Amino acid sequence: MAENCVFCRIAEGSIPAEKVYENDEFVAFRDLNPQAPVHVLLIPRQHFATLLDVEDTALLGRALRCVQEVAKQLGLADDGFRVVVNCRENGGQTVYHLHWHILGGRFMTWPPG
Ligand code: D5M
Repeated sequence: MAENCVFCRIAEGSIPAEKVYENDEFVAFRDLNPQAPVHVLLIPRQHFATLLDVEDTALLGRALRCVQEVAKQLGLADDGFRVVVNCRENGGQTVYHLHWHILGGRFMTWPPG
């Protein structure tokens, strides 16, 4: 666990979050500042600051498998949804614990701002 990492604390349960999915490796919970009717963050329990810090490509694959499961569980499969990873400053990353945004429940415009 990284010191002062809010998402590490959510994963271990010492900071509350509305969790919608978890397994031994990943946790998904509702975003505090939702940008869509459904806005969930999927995180690995292991701390990686950014996408660039993961060497284990199998872990990345398992994360996307969890994205599939969360999307189906939350009823996003039929109409579709968006998956986003913001990386570092120009990507707009604000929390430095790798996370996948899962957004749905409305039509998503393109390009993003
Ligand atoms: O996205 C970081 C996201 O994390 C942003 O959408 C707000 C959300 N956030 C921050 N703190 C919390 C807590 N405590 N619970 C739930 N959601 C939270 P980024 O891609 O880094 O800009």
